[in-house]
Amino acid sequence: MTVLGKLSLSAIPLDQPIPIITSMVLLLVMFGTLALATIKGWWPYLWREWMTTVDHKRIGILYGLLGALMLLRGFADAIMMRTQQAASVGGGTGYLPPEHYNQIFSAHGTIMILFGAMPLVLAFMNFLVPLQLGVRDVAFPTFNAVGFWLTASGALLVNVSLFVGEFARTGWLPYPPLSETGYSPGVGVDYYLWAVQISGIGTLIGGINILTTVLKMRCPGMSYLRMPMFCWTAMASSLLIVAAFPILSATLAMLTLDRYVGWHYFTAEAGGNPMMFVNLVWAWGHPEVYILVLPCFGIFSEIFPTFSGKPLFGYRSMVAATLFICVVSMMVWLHHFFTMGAGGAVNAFFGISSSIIAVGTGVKIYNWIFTMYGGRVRFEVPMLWSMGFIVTFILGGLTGVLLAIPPADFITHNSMFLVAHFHNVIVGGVVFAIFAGLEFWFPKVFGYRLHAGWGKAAFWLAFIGFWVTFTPLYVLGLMGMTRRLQHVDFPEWQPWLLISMAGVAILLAGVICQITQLVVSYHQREALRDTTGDPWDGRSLEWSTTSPPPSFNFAVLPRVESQEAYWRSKQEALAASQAGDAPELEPFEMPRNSAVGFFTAFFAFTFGFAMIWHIWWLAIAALIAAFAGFVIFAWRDTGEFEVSAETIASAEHQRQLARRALMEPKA
Ligand code: HEM
Ligand SMILES: [Cu+2]
Repeated sequence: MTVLGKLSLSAIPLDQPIPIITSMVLLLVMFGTLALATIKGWWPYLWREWMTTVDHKRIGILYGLLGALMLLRGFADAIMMRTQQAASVGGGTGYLPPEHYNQIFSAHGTIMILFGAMPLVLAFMNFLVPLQLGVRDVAFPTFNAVGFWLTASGALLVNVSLFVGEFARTGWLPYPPLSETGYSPGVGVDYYLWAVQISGIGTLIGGINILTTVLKMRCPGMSYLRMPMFCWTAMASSLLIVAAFPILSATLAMLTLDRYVGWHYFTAEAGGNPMMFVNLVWAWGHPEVYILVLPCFGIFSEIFPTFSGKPLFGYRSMVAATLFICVVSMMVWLHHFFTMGAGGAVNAFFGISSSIIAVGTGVKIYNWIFTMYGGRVRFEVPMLWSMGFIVTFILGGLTGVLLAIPPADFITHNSMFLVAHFHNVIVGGVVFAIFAGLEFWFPKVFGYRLHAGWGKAAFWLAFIGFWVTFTPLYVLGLMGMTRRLQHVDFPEWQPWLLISMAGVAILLAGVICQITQLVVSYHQREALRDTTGDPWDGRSLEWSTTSPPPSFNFAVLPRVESQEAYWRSKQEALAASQAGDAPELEPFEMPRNSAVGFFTAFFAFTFGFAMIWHIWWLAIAALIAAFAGFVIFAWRDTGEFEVSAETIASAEHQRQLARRALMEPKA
């Protein structure tokens, strides 16, 4: 055993051109950015305003950036998979060696779910929940920063695996025995384990924070049944995080013990049981898909009313459906392994309980459609994504119900049909929601709108690209093609694979439009500026403050007297044709910035990396350092500072101007 454990130069895959070229490009971009920041002298600003921030809005933006980057990384993997399969039919071998292909599909799933979708969903929750609840902050601002930075260091670990060593070849859920040391002796599974473990703890922290914020921190008058729908779904999702993520941590810890100290939780020797892993991992994994999709339902529930000019249809039934889905989603995990011999009675129970979720989802879909019915619908970009979602998601739900019928699942399990199902729900539900939400709340976050033309182009290309990519996969699944093939033996499948590959090309065009939209909008930001704080005629409290909101959100906490608080107050102000009376301004305290998140995450990353490469001394040192961060923080005696009355007054003055500007054209 050397000082560097298993780490040596041979860990860098110099013989494989694809990972080497990709990592070179990535390293260049990274060092380029670091060098640019150093030359321009940005570090003090970045450190003060971003790396040590505890402002929930900034943490939301950071989560958004991380998620967006990882979405692009995962998409690059997707392009490689679709081209490889189309090119490797019959005699063809494609361009990816089998072991590299296996790493790509494993990294793709892991990155998309845990480092793409999850941070993006947390981005919306962090940014919006306090604003919609009319409060100044989340319950645990510093803890929240720790959660974000831990997630980021997990993401960094996955990406380091590209350059130093390898990633798991086991799929995004590392089933034993394949993931045990006997079949996966390399460091790939260890990268997976530590990356997901560290970021999973980060997500748990995020969930605890949002849950406490919703339960404890609503503004005066904001009773549960006056909360915006997004806050309800954020709460339901956080409840699921708190219930499910500890299961994930424990499961990964057990596999880690199997691999590091030769225990036998999941090996058939010495009384272990590989089925136990499958059971436990789906007891987290199924709730996880609802952790992702529930807040997205919340996003759509904000967009449909705003662009239909009507309150959400059936608000209370929407709340009930959310809680129903939240509870039932914890009870259906076994539908992921109907084929593994649990027997007819067990399969029947889980088949029926799975299908019942579709009832809750159906209630929601009817409510969204009835919200549009009779409304004055404006087909702005957020609305396009939302309507595209309804169409796409319905098919995903229907094929889900089909998969939930055990006898049918014996044919479709682990087939391309399954792959098409879950992309239908996750792309149609989660990814479309993220783009709908981006278009909708961007002006609130940055103070200017996004360019509508490029947004429409991005939507249509993504929508068409999605259908062209995934419809052929349903066909292939029914023809018998299983998932995760790196070589395809049947030439009659090739046409479908080619269509699917063309679909990815259309999607790529959509991604390019989306990036162009951001660039164009940034350049035209003066023309696109929104001074009113309320560009869409919004209905909930986040639209009542300036855009971007001041660090403390509201100079004076709102007082809520009904559902759709801001809509109501606008109506009343219009009737009285006044912009609200001069409120009493009192100084209040806000939390200080803190480096503890960045510090802890830095050492958590070091700890993970050391564990992967068996560098024990470094692992121990890093673990102690990470823990010391918390202890030092706990001893800090000044956690807050006072916001002066002048600062508050100037923010309030701006808000008054914004509101007046909003009233004038209509009055
Ligand atoms: C009506 C609601 C739904 C039903 C009845 C349903 C049913 C199922 C069933 C039975 C499977 C297992 C199929 C198999 O492995 O043979 C499955 C897989 C899957 N579903 Fe759904 N589903 C529904 C909604 C959703 C939603 C909303 C999401 C995500 C937001 C989702 C994501 C997934 C994923 C990711 C997998 C596959 C995981 C893997 O094997 O890697 N499903 N679904
Ligand atoms: Cu499931």
